[in-house]
Formats: sequence, C-alpha cells, structure tokens
Amino acid sequence: MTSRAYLTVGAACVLLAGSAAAARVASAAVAPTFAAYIVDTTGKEVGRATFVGVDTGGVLVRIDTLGLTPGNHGLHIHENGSCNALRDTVGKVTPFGAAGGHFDPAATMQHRGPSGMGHAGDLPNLTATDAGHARATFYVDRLSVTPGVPTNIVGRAIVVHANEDNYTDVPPLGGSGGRVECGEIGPQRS
Ligand SMILES: [Cu+2]
Repeated sequence: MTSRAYLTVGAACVLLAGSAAAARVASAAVAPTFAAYIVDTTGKEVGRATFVGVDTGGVLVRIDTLGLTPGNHGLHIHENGSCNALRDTVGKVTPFGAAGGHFDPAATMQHRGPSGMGHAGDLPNLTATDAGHARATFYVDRLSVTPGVPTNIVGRAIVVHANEDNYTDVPPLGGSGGRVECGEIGPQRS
C-alpha cells in the first residue's frame, strides 16, 4: 500500500469517528485490522484482541479480556483457526484443542517466549487483575497479517492459558497449563 493510501485510510477514520483514539490508530495502522472475539470454555464471549499490520512489518496486538484468575497467563498464537474442543481416542476432551499447537512457521520446535528464537506464536504473558481483567498492547515483529506470507496469523487462533508461561520447554510449553480462553483470528466485525 502506498503512503497516499495510508493517508486516505487515516482521514476516513478521523471523519467517521472524529476521536483522538481513531487518529492514533490511523497513524499506526496500515492494512485492515483483524480481530479475535475471545470466548471462555463455555463459549461465552469474554474479550477481544485486535491485530493491526504495521507498515514497517510486524503486528500491533491489543487484547482485552475478562474472566481469568488473577495473575499471569500464557498467551500464544496457535496454528489452527478453530476454538473447538478436541476429543482424543480415549475420549479425553481438550478445550480449544482444535487450535492445535503453537504457531511455529520457522519449524523451530522450541518454546522460548516472546523474545527467544522459538515459536513465533509465543507472546508475552497476559496479567489479570484481582477481578480477572487483563489488558495489554504490544508489538510483535515476527508475525504478520499479510496474505500469503508464512508468518501470517489471520486464520489462526489466539489462546490464553491457565497458568504463567516461563518461556522455556521445561516443563513443556512453559508450564502454562490448560487452555482457558480462545479466539479465532479473522476479519473485524463491522
Ligand atoms: Cu498456547
């Protein structure tokens, strides 16, 4: 997209919304914003994440969700865009199991956290208040929302785990435990 196109998008946002918040988004954003509408294990919608492509590469992630236990929770992009439960051959059900494993486009097979050389889908821990509300904004340079690019996260899922992620493979997957919230990453609702 050209810089002229960014200006046009920005101007339209300001005209429509007329708010400082819209102007801030317009200045940081380029491509369309994608979103994940986050549900808990009962299917109730409890939050939202948005994903904005940045013109220099990478994605600006904003997440705001409720219903968590207080403290830190592992947060990752998982490879499949499905938050369905998965039942294994002995009947054990994994909530949001259909989301698959951590998104790992470089096939590192390693869980190393947001600044390590492992799964690109390893995101920073999400911290919930005593009331169970978690809100965070962060930039990830190794993911994208660009069609056809291996690091594209559109059509995948964002998953919140029960426990804190220690950003290593010991215990497996950082000890972040079960999947408690999930959202499929797709077009933002109009
Ligand atoms: Cu995960």
